[in-house]
Amino acid sequence: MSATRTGAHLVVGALAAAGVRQLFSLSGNQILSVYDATLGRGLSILHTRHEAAAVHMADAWGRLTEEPGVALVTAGPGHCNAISALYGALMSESPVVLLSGHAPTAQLGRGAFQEMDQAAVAAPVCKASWMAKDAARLGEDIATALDLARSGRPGPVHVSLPGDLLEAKVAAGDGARAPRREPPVAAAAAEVEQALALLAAARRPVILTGGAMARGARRDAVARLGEVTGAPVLPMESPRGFNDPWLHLAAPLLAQADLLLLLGKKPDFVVRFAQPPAFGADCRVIQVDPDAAALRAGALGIVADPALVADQLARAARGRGLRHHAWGEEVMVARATVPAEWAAGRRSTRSPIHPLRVADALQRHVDRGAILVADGGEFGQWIQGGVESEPPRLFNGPAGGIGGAIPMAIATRLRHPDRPVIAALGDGTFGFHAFELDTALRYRLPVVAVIGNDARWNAEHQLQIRLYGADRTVGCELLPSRYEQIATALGGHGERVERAGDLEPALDRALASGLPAVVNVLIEGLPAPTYGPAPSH
Ligand SMILES: Cc1ncc(C[n+]2csc(CCOP(=O)(O)OP(=O)(O)O)c2C)c(N)n1
Ligand SMILES: [Mg+2]
Repeated sequence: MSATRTGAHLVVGALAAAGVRQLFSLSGNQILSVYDATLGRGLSILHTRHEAAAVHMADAWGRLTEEPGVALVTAGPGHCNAISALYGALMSESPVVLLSGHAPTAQLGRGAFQEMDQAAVAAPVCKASWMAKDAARLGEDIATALDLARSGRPGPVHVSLPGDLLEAKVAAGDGARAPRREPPVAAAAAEVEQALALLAAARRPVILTGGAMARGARRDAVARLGEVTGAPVLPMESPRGFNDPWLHLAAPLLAQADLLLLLGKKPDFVVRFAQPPAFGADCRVIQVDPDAAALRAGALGIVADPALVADQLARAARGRGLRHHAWGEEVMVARATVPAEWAAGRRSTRSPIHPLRVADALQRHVDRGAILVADGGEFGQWIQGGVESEPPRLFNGPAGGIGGAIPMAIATRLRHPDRPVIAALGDGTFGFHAFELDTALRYRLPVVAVIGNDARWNAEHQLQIRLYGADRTVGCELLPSRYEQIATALGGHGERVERAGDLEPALDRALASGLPAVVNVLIEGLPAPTYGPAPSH
């Protein structure tokens, strides 16, 4: 190894100084200097088969730890491959830093190899996105990116790293600065009082969260507020909004709310813009958001840290006699109540297998500690609605992008090596990152992919039936392929399940194999349930 200190050493030094121990990456010319600089620095590289998979892993890592997951990819096409996964991290408010190699600054504008305006490409799906300009300041760039990713509303941040800066010699004094953890911003006392007055005056208040506010310590803070006030708390995390099958019979009750307390939840499509016709014209809205630009007109807007405000409200509400417990109980019982006909689906012995029968088989493992990652189409929706699980659980989220489940499951297993991890996904979705089963094998991170195989892109097929008619479906057929053989071909374990009674033993064998596994379940392609008003998309 050369003794020369380069920009790449500053990058690695800044990551290590901030406590980053894991990079998710796929190699390429412009980042080899960073690979070299990681040696001996306690920074592991988990290398994937596609750049998007690296970002999905970093996203899962961010959601599981609330510390930035860091992905490192190469320039141009490598960088572009990473972009769709960044959108998932953005919409799930996951702290992620994407570092991409970049054409050398000395050749910019002259048609350098893989030259493109990478910062501009990433900007729409990032909180911040820039190209590093000075080798001596690379440590500062990294520290700033990590700080930004986890501050305020967490999300992805991108820095492009030109190859010549990474390889440039730097002076001994150039180093990393310590991460800056700005204290969260509290609401003013008057704002807390105003919010409490609105809560006290309401008869059917609902607290809506989502993204970062539905995870970890932030989630705990909101739960305490729910306990003190009695107001129901619902995480809104589905691309289907009120048609999230997990909401069960609470979905129709939402329209009765006369006060919405949006804690970090944007009033976007997920909550039908928090306005009529989804809510009554007299429904009032309190919005608490770290970002002033996210505020919409409502009864009250507070620019502050939503978790801290939840604490402030809970403390101030104690002893004030806020009594929304009966309404809260009604909503939460409805949330836990599934339609009566689900019992038959869960017990069904039919072939092809009912998706709820798969949910039933998964529930047993989740109850014993398995972590569920759910993705993709109607099957993913059935599983999200049909399996009750405590966090951590990872869903593809409001981005509505399919494909990330296998890489996310692998990062989950890395984070929780003692817990089984099951990725439930549709057959179409499986195709996106099936090859990451090879990554799982190489790193001895066994995950079990349970495929709901209905031999079609059913979500789109169902939409076509609804929108255009059953005789006008086009472009959604797949084959009932032997996907389990992909697992065995790569050195993992494969099971194909055609009969309901074979589900449990196949799952047990897959989990016991200690290998990355595929359980390919031939399911009936049923539309996922909806309970609310007609879906908007
Ligand atoms: C990246 C991406 N591409 C396309 C879509 C559109 N889409 C949503 S669900 C779906 C079908 C998924 O099929 P499959 O995984 O087999 O699940 P199924 O609906 O059949 O249960 C498609 C194509 C999307 N949401 N994200
Ligand atoms: Mg399918």
